[in-house]
Amino acid sequence: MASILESESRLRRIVDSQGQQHVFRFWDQLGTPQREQLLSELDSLDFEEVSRLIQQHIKGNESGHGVSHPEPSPYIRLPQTEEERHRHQEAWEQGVEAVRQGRVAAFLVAGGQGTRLGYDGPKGCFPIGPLSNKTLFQLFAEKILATCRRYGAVVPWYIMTSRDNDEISRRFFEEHDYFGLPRENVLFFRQGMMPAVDQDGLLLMDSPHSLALTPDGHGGAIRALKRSGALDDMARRGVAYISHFQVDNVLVQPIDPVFIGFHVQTGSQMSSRMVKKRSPDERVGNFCLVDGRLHVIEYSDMRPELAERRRPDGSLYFEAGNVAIHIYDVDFVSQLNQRGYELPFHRAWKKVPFVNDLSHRIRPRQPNANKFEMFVFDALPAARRTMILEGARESIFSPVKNARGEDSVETAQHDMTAEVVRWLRAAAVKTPVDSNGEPTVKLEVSPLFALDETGFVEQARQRSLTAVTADTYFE
Ligand code: UD2
Repeated sequence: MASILESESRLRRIVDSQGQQHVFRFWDQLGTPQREQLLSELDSLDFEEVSRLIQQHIKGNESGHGVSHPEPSPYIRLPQTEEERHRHQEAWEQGVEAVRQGRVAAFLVAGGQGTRLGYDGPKGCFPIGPLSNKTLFQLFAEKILATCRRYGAVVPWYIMTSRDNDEISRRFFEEHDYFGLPRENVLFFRQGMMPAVDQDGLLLMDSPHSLALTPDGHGGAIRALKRSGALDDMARRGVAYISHFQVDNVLVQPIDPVFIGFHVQTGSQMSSRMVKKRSPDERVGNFCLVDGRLHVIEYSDMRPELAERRRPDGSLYFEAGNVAIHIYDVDFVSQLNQRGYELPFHRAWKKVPFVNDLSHRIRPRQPNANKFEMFVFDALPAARRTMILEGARESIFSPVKNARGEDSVETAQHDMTAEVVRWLRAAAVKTPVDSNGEPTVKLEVSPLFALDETGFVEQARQRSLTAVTADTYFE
């Protein structure tokens, strides 16, 4: 092993050549463990990559999607005809078969920092159940458990965390006994980190002996799946399809047989779900075809005149919104890694705490740093074949992003309740509602009681349920 001295001189040479020598400015004040930490962080940086990104995004002329000529992407619409209903039924059967055979893994990306919610902890630990106060992690765990019970299947669940929330997320599962899931089927791994740099491309430091590092985006999953050994673990278990979802979506089904079935049937390597956008400026990505290949153009990169374009019937020309639910083949992820293929990095201008020259830690009130992130949907153009499946927003998408207002705790709980009201109606159970159709009692269904409308109707029938009259938690 190289001595501290050897590592120091090697790394000093590298940072000097990159114009980043300021990272050693507190060196003389550091004790041995701190020096080791700094050296190890510097050693793990890919300086070539960092310098390329600084050149490309900060010093050079970044050219975004502005020059491309996107067209709307085709998708499989919600069934409206008998034939389409039949196709969906067939897809469901095929999806269930893949689940039963153990060919599908659930995959949660939970490495984000969740700063908008203002919650100090992993977002998955946020209590969201309107009556039960169940956390997001528990809701997903119970949906997966219910799926396993319903289809007599084993569904391994991979969870991607990041350096800052890994330990606490794992401990949370440990303390709650994995919410009833067999612990050998819940597997955590960490995504990579990227250095934050200031407006001049200089590396920011989080303390005198550490760099300001931020998670490398959910697209970091593509390389982290490989580097962590998760991909090999999947292959050993016979998993072929990875069902990807986000930690903030309270309505998502981690395992959706219809989606899986269409993915398998169409021979797609990477598939995504879409909902029709609510408005031109809704904060979701847009599925588009660019030069015949499927891309997601993020809301922030979409030119307003394109986002606002409408068809003669008034509907949005670019209507397909990305709800961040994807399926990709294990083989596809392997191929991407083999080829040395890299997802592109996107730059975001954000608030990142740092130490100043006096070694005071500053929490900036205004954005001060460039963060570099990869987005998983940027793998779509590399897929040999892709498929997009429309979903009903009220059944698949309600994200908790903000503390208040749009896409907040309030809207997510409202949407969870609205789903129960629909299920009660389908089961012909009387529910007290006001003149706007809003329930006058609080309602919640545990995923272990019913996973979907069909399951709920069946339960209601078995229990001869005819009316609810007070706050009710179906568990
Ligand atoms: C994402 C999509 C947007 C739309 C929306 C739907 C991007 C860039 N945009 O917007 O198109 O689909 O979701 O809700 O993705 N995460 C990690 N590691 C990271 C960063 C994020 O695991 O380094 C996870 C995070 O924990 C969460 C998810 O990715 O589960 C989404 O992250 P976000 O809140 O940054 O995405 P957002 O809302 O900008």
